[in-house]
Amino acid sequence: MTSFKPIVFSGVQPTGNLHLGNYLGAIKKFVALQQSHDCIYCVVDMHAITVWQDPVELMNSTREVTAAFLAAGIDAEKHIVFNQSRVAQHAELAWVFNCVARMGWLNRMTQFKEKAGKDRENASVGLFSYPNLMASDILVYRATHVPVGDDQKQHLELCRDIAQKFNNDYSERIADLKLGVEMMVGREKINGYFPLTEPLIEGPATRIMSLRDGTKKMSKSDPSDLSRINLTDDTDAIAKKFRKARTDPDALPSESAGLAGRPEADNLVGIYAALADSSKDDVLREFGGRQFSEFKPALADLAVANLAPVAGEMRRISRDLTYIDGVLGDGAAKARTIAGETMGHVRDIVGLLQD
Ligand code: AQP
Repeated sequence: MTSFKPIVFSGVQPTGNLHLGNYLGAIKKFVALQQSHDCIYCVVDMHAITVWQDPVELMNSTREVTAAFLAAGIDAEKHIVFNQSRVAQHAELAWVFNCVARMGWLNRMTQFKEKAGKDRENASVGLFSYPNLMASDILVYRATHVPVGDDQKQHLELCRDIAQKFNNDYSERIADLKLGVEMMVGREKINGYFPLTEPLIEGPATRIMSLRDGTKKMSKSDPSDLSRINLTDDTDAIAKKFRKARTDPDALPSESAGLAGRPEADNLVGIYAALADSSKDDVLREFGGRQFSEFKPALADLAVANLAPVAGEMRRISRDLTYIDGVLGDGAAKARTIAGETMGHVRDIVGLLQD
């Protein structure tokens, strides 16, 4: 049985300050996966404009996220790094997926509801159809695995639904054109063109929470800078933000079950575990019974040890715009080759005449 070549795809939006959640939930995993997979990492600028972006800041942020990828250790020579808008096939396939996905599916997306808020009528159409573009980002490379934070789980499920409906709607045509790859869907063996992509959402840092409110995700758009550790924060800022992080008055428990109902403690222990490449139980074996006044400085030291080299390298790379633009241009050329082949197949499958 032929099967899909394992390919990793993921993206980060150039929408402002990259933070510890982006780093631990996504970028750190991107780096690790390079050892075992062919990886494609994208700065998703077309997703960014689903809400208003200042044009000059958008260009700066696109380069800044690229610098963060490179500074964290992504190898743009062996793998592919580029910005989404340079590869037109993302938008082209997204249109086909606009015609495959159902309104009801998109209506259920919680991120749209959160981002559109009460003023739904005034949200852009792009914000609503964002998950279709995300499915296209992934499937235009027929990527099999996507490392993301837990907040993206629902979008990945939609991506699988789109792939499955496309494979199903066009099954005869895919077979006639001999473009199918055999795969198991449940117990059924089918011949599909798109893989049912697996999310990689693992480890203690799948959802890093705000330092001011343990029930809210750490986010670029939170108005309080104290809510997040930015990748570019210096030692003093990191120490101050952890010192001011909200906690409860109790000492740390000795095992992770004791974190239930203590969202802020759970979050800080999870951050420590992710930074130390260990587990919450390991962290609590060391710190169980101790007060936050002891734990927070240790956490700040560990964060600085992890982030300072990345921030320093980011600053160095950010000064060399020619280098960054070269990486993005070369990456886009490599990406276009793969995406162009997929779109050629998709046009044939769907019945769109082409040159
Ligand atoms: N708090 C988080 N914990 C773990 N992972 C996270 N990610 C984002 N926040 C956390 C993961 O980072 C990757 C890139 O995210 P993104 O920038 O494309 O979009 P986002 O999820 O919308 O990020 P923000 O910070 O929440 O931005 P705003 O405030 O603009 O909405 C994704 O893999 C995401 O899961």
